[in-house]
Amino acid sequence: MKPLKKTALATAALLAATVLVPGFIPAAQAEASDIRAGSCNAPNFCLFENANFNQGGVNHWRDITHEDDDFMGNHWRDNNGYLTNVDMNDETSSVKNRTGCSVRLYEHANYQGDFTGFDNGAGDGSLSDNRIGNDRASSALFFNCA
Ligand SMILES: [Ca+2]
Ligand SMILES: [Ca+2]
Ligand SMILES: [Ca+2]
Repeated sequence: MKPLKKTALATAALLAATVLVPGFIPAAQAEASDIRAGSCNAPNFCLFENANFNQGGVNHWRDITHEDDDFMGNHWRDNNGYLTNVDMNDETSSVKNRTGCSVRLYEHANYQGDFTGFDNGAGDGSLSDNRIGNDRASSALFFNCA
């Protein structure tokens, strides 16, 4: 009977922990709203591998909340929110800015080369007509945060 008792206690403890931490949300669930192609919630800067915020394309996306001096080694997330093995450097085709900051995307790492700025609240479904260009972004600078 002892093992059964232990299991029951463990279950009770787990339930108690879940109830006692109201802010507790599993990571996968917390990101569920971001998995739909085109979605972007504050305080994220949302990068999409394909034009039109991935709508009608492969849903590879990544949300960042702080500036990033080198996208190399950052991987896209997939339609289920899981990290893929696809590196996001030089692949961004559309973005949305919900950071409360202005954000500049730069052509090279360490905020070098051509850049395009995006005001808070802005979205751009195609970077091909911007100075940064399609499939070139390698770093993101945050500034003028509210
Ligand atoms: Ca792309
Ligand atoms: Ca554009
Ligand atoms: Ca680049």
